[in-house]
Amino acid sequence: MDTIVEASVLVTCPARNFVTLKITTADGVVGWGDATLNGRELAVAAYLRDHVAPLLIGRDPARIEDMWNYLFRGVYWRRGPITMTAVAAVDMALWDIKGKVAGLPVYQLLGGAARDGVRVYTHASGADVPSLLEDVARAKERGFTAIRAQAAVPGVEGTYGVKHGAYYEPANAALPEEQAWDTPAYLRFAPTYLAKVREEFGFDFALLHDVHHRLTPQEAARFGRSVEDLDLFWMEDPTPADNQESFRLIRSHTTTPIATGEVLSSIWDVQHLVSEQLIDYIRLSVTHSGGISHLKKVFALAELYQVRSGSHGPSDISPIGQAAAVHLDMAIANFGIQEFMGYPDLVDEVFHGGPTYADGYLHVGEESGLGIEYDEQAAARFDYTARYLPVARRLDGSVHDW
Ligand code: EZ4
Ligand code: CO
Repeated sequence: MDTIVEASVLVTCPARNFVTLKITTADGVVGWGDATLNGRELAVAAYLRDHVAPLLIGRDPARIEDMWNYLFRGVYWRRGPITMTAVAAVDMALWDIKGKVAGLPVYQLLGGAARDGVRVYTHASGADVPSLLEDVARAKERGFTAIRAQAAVPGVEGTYGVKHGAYYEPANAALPEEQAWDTPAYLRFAPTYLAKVREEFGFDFALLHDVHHRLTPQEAARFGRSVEDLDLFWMEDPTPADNQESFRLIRSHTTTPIATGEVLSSIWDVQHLVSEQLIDYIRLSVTHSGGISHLKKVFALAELYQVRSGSHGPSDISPIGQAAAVHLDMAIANFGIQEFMGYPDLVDEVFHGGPTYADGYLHVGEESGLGIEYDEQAAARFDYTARYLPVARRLDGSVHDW
């Protein structure tokens, strides 16, 4: 039996922070796991370094399901994004090792290819409507068949979802920036620019929109109904999912498809959303939801109810986490779409390999394991830099959901 001899936690910041778990076995096999949780990176790093790494030494890297249960049930304290991201990193690294030992890409171990490629959507945004339309045109030129459109709401400084430069990077300050939010202004404005995108580019591509937890269920119902003619692929996070039941109200008023789950991390967080068919797409990510082993079960549950996957894939999930997502996307029956924001160029200096993009799809290669390697020497050049997500405040100064 091979054993784990080393588990180290690596933090780097090539344009943004990434936390990576490196597991090494006695046979010299190295597995990589993504443990990046935007704005809370060091909490996961400490959880792994201080509380998980010592438990891994001497264990059998082949026993992935047992390790998952050991780390989830064995700690007594369960669920939550910090724990589930830490467990995910271990799980991902063990799948990487299993693939490397078997000489097979991870998607083959998960059942093999259920499709030829993984359809992705990218982001288009603008500080005003003309610049949004230009960005949609650029995304179409790059071959994307699915595009998320966001524009800054006039008078609302720093509306979420809008790029400054080539990439959308919301974690932009050493302490959280405070941004204003005005729901009535958003509800008046957003349907008009989504309509302009359709007017300009037609209906032969998937148009997505992220509401980013900003509406009440009743407001979300109204919004969904007001854009029905625009044939959205989905409206994302129309309201916070802390109360799963609240999606029933939205559902009963609109046929606009609903996606949610990027801040959720376990099968129990989405149980009612899925089993009561309150949503159409589930957005848990491999990195933030206990890894490949757990997310595969979430998607299997969703398959029973014709809910499809739509995994969160921002640039604050590392290329390792993104690669793991694409392997899983390749193998499941109820894949829907995969978010793909891409990365700043500097990120390529640290992460080598990974899925390749062509004509609106991501493709995993035939390398063993996850097919991505972390360059420790390059990573050491970039020190952790404190960066927080913003906080939203309503016009009266009270805190809103970001
Ligand atoms: O704001 O990943 O759909 N994507 C998103 C993201 C999130 C960030 C938070 O870290 O909503 O851009
Ligand atoms: Co989102």
